Parts: sequence; C-alpha cells; structure tokens
Amino acid sequence: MEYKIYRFKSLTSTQDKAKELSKKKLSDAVIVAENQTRGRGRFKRKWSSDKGGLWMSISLKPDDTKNLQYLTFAAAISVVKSIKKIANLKTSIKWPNDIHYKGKKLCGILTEGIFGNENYAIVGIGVNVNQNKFPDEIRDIASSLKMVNKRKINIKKLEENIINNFFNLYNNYYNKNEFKKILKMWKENSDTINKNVIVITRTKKINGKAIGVDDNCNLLLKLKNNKIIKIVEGDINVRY
Ligand code: BT5
Repeated sequence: MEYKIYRFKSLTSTQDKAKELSKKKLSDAVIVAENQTRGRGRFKRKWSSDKGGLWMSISLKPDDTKNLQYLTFAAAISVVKSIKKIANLKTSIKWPNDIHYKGKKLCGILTEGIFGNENYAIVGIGVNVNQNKFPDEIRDIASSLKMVNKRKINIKKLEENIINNFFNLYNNYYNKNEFKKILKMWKENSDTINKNVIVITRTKKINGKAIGVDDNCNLLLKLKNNKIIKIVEGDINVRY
C-alpha cells in the first residue's frame, strides 16, 4: 500500500494535522510529530506527548465508515505485535484502546471519523517509547518501553513496523469486511476477557465480569445478578 509520511518537530496534535490534510483530500497519509503541545485522548482528555514518544496519526479513506471501532482494534493489535518484535516485550490490550504492561499504560489509541461529502478516518496512535519520566498526574499509571526494558528503543523502527502491521490488517481484513478476523486477533492479544472489572462510564461505575466483546466491539459485562449488559464506551479498571 502506498502511503506518504509527513514529519514534524512539533504540532498541537497529529490528529489536527491529519484532519487538515484530509480536508485537502489527502489520505493514506501518516503524520508523525516529535512532540505535541495539545495531544488528546478520548472525551477531550489530555494526552501527555513529550519528546521521546511515538505520536502519529494515520489518515484513511475507508469504504466502510460504520465500523471504525475495528480500526482502533486493528491499531491495538499492530502495536502489540510491533512492541513484541522491536522491544521483545509481551504487552496486552485493555478494552477498548489501551496497551499496557503490568497494569501501566504504554500506548493509547484514538480513532476519529470525519463525515461529509467524503468520509475519512483518522487513527491516532501514541506510544510511550523513550521517556524517562511522566508528569505527576500520570506517574502512577503510565510507563514507557525504556522504563520497562532499561534500554533505548529505535522509535523509527517501531513506527515503521506498526504502520506495516496496521496497513496489512486494514487492507486484508478491514477493507474486505473481515471484521471477525480482527476480533479474533484482538481477543488473542487482550487480557480483559474473563477478568473482574470496574467499568467507569461518564455517569456511573459498574462492577462485573468482562465475558466478551460483541460484533460492534462493545464490552459484554456480566453483573452479579447474572444479567449481561453491553458497554459502548468507558474505561475499565481490571481487578487483578
Ligand atoms: C487514549 O485516550 O488513550 C488515546 C490517546 C491517543 C494519543 C495519540 S498520540 C497521536 C494522536 N494525536 C493525538 O492528539 N492523540 C493521538 P484515553 O483512553 O482517553 O486516555 C487518556 C488518559 O490517559 C488521560 O486522561 C491520562 O490519564 C492518561 N494519559 C495521558 N497521557 C498519557 C501517556 N503519555 N501515557 C499513558 N497514559 C497517559
């Protein structure tokens, strides 16, 4: 797959730049920045993006824009595979969009759709690679590959590997509507299923057991009374 890489020293957010490019009808582009001054997560949360991390957005023009959650899943699978290959570390996916190692967050993914005459999808991937420390507010929940491995990782190699893995999944599965294949790989690389979790949504906290993920990537949660509910969005804390 042909894609073009645009590199920047500093951006507000690679997502913003990717949106700007998609308005010019440029897609299949990857935007990489060494640091972001206003990196963001879901629900407009702040994403800490100092130099040393891999901050990139992949701009796509998929035929199907009704299943964008599978792009998040495909990105997560790609990151786990690449971290294994480049840093020799076995990480796991926490529903829906975190890659973690021993409970600490190494990577977050943010997929945004742009809908208009033409539809685009922007897949933002942030990986903590060579940072030595984090701001106070996330010090206890975040980690970097270097902090875990005690050695520097080649960011460019990691970047290349993630992009290749991602475009393979995008072309071979997403664009061929083979969502079940993505779901299967996601499950193989996730450690959320069969765990007791606390789900934190915008309005409440719910205790239950994560028993699966449905065809729309929603989390299926079994409550104490054995009722099964569907979680569309939220964060989970795994009770290890
Ligand atoms: C995410 O959101 O995890 C999605 C993060 C996506 C970042 C990429 S970087 C390239 C592209 N450009 C952007 O502007 N964004 C994308 P969420 O699940 O909402 O998690 C956000 C929460 O993670 C914050 O509220 C913090 O608690 C925590 N956090 C912030 N920065 C972090 C970091 N560098 N490492 C680990 N955790 C962090």
